Amino acid sequence: MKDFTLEYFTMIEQDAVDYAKTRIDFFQEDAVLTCKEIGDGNLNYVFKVVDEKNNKSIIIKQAGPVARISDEFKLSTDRNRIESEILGLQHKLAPGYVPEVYQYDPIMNCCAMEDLSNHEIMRTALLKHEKFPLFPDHISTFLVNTLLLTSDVVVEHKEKKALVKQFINPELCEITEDLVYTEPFYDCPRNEIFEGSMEFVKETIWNDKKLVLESAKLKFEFMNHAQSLLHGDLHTGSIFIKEDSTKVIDPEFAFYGPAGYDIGNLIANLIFAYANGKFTIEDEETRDDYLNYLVTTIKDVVNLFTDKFNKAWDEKATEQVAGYDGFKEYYLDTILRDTAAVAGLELLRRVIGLAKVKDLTTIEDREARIRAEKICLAAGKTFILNRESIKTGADFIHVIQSAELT
Ligand code: SR1
Ligand code: MG
Repeated sequence: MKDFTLEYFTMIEQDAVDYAKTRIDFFQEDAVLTCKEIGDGNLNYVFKVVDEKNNKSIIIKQAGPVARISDEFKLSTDRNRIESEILGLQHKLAPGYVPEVYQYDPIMNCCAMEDLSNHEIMRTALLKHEKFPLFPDHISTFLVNTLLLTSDVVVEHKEKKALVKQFINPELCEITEDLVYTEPFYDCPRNEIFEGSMEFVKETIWNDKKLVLESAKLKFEFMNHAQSLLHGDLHTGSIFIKEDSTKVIDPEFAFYGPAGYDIGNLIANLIFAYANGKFTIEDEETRDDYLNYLVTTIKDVVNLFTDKFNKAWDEKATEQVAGYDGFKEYYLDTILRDTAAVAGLELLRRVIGLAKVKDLTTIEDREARIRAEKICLAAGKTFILNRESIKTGADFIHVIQSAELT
């Protein structure tokens, strides 16, 4: 057995079994352990270790020195500390909405956490056209509790600055700065554009000087607005779900940034599910029903966020100026504006940039995929350019529906 206490190495399945036996106080003496590496994300290794005898299981997540998607991305393994620590904090702020972390190991750069195999990855479930009526209620609570309750509105300012320092995350932020805010807006060699969408990208995105300028402004807001402790990568692949439960996972991109980043990211990914459903569900009645479900979900996420944000502000704000007439409304407006902008950026980057979403790439019919990508690009552009006037759930839906007419 390898020694896990001396120096870091990347584990294989047998190592994870040995690690679980010797380094984690979770399984019983008579446990019969098996392990499978189940990670399908872009960055890390995820080992599911099961005690076949006593029917218990655990997840061990390890950060490797390079990203799985491409070894071009050399990344500090410190991201595993960030993930463990933010999950601990979110567990307190939004109980029940994140997995429980049992321990973090700074030598092996891994953490052991609750196995959520009784849930499904939300993206996978949506692509099977499953519905989760409680999701908007769950996720809006998560968003308000993790975003507002980590901001200067609520947290004592020196304590908040200590959190900013604790969650400095330069390398993962650089990935976002490059992949979301920079590369989609020019003919970057790292982009991966479906050939049928190339002309539309050139004409409507790269040749639009005003849009490109807006992307620069947004990039600097992302880098310089330490407003809330973000999840930082809140797409539907970062959510485990079942009918009565929502668990947000994978917050390794966490840092202090604009609150709208998480909300916008989520909305865009619900729109990808919409685009997929529109072009892959053959039966008209089933398709309309599913698209209506997604429309309601998007509307409810925005509107419930707004309602709960207002309530939480009234109940929990500690900052003196939070009580000034009109300040809450101004502050919420800026979050909704940033939400629209980030929804737009995410819609563009998943079509143009390196990191794709299955919602689009699995649309087999060429023409249908081009149509789906055009809708995402057109909606994305409007979200960015018109962000100042997109505030309600209905406003978000209006942008999608207008893009469908392009
Ligand atoms: C190199 S990482 C590519 C993407 O995967 C992550 O989930 C983030 O979305 C990132 O942009
Ligand atoms: Mg992830």
